[in-house]
Amino acid sequence: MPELAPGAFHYPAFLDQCAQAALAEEIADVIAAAPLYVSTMPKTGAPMSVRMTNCGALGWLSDKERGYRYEAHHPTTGDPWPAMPPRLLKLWNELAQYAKPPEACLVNVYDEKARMGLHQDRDEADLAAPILSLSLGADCRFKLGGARRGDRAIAFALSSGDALVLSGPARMRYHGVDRILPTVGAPAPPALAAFGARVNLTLRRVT
Ligand code: MD6
Ligand code: FE
Repeated sequence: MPELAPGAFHYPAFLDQCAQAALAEEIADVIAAAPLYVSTMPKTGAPMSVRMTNCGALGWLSDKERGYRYEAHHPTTGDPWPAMPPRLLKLWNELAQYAKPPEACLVNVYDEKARMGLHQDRDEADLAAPILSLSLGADCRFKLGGARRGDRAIAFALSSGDALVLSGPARMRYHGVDRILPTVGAPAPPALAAFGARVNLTLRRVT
């Protein structure tokens, strides 16, 4: 389990094929209940290239008018988010080692052209809690920078089944997804292939 930097832990292939397929089916059910939507940037209203949804008590979204935030309801259906599958709670207990359960699981879906700019996850009131990331499907080139946007970043691949934890001193490091890599061995698990090439889940404690 390489510690990339203090508090940043990468667990390659933490989920085996069987666990990936089972998780993918649960996430397909989440998407069926809470359809993917496109968040827009605060102020400019520019659409993000990833599509997203959530499960858990709270979900992350953004729009031009009100910016980045967590909401208890889906922005288009108005329904509460689907419950977080028990499998995710179990993974949180194994990997995040935090006394309280996660309140939000953001599901980000990438097609081959989607990316995510360098950012900090700072919309949570509880910044002491780690963030746990799980990836399914195509590899991506992930960048992990420092505390400031201009700090030197390291780049590495995140592959299907990988877990990444940003905790403690790494919790506020800048990070992003440069690009989706050409698929060599691992297409999206079948249950998710209809939605995109890569799916990333981030589990967060919010309040
Ligand atoms: C992604 N991940 O892998 C985007 N955030 O698609 C994140 O933004 C992220 O991987 C916080 C902690 C871990 C992450
Ligand atoms: Fe993030």
